[in-house]
Amino acid sequence: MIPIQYSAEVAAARDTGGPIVALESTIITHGMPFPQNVETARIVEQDVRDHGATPATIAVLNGTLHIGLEPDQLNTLGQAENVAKLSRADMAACIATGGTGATTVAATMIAAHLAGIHVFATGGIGGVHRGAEDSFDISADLQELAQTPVTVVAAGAKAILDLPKTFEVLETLGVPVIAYGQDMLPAFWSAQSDMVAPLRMDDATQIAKAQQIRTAMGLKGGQLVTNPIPQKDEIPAATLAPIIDQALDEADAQNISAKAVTPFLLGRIFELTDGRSLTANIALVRNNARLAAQIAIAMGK
Ligand code: PSU
Ligand code: MN
Repeated sequence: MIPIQYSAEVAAARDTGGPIVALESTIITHGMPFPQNVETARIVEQDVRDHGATPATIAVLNGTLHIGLEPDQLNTLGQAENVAKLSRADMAACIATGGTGATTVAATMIAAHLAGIHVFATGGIGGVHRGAEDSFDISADLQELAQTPVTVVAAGAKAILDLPKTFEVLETLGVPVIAYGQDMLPAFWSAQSDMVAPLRMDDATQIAKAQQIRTAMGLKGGQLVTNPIPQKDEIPAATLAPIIDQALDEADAQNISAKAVTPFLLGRIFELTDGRSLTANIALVRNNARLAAQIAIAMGK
């Protein structure tokens, strides 16, 4: 009933029960400019392989849900225009109408779960936007973490968001938020925020076990693993703060709303940092892919 296509390497991993790491595609189509988007997607897939797991980049292409993209499909998607940005609300409609869309964190979690994949690596999750008290703009990623049993490895929530409110909502929704290897929550482009993480774990085996126990207890939902960007690649929060403020002011002045907000802000911050935000973004995604591979291997044991 659901038109699903597995890439050759994902099909092979499924046959042998090997560890698989899901990767999203909105970061490719809406999060980074071409050609760095395609280059990064390839490098991140290779990072997963180098750490002993199989990458499954997820997207909807012409009405088919792809779990794993062949190299030419990735290349085409990375240059395509007007690709939809899919979340829980619109993924089924995109498939039904034969459309093409990139999957956000929420949609990638749904697809990963359908395919029996338990771990997913991305850059940063969506969350509560600043000014959400007026706009009501809260990413569907948060609700998805509360209901779909996939462990998501991210460098926290994107620092363009209202981070304290984002973590309050996650707590309300009962989502475990685990900082990997440090006490504080990371802040996407920066390794440290000023918020203490609700949970801390220092090895992949514990993280895998926590998800398995959660599921065994009948608790719905996944976990958010916040993995700090390596220090050498980070942009200090103080350097970024005025740049984020400027991008937010411009988004306001130009009435950017709904799904366009996050891509607009990421694009402006890229310009205002002369590309430094992208370099950091690539480094943190790669770092997350490596940890996700370790967790996927631990889950298989
Ligand atoms: N991580 C990145 N860059 C991105 C995203 C994640 O490093 O562009 C995407 C994810 O797909 C996430 C989405 O789900 O941004 C959040 O969008 P929104 O705020 O509209 O929910
Ligand atoms: Mn939104």
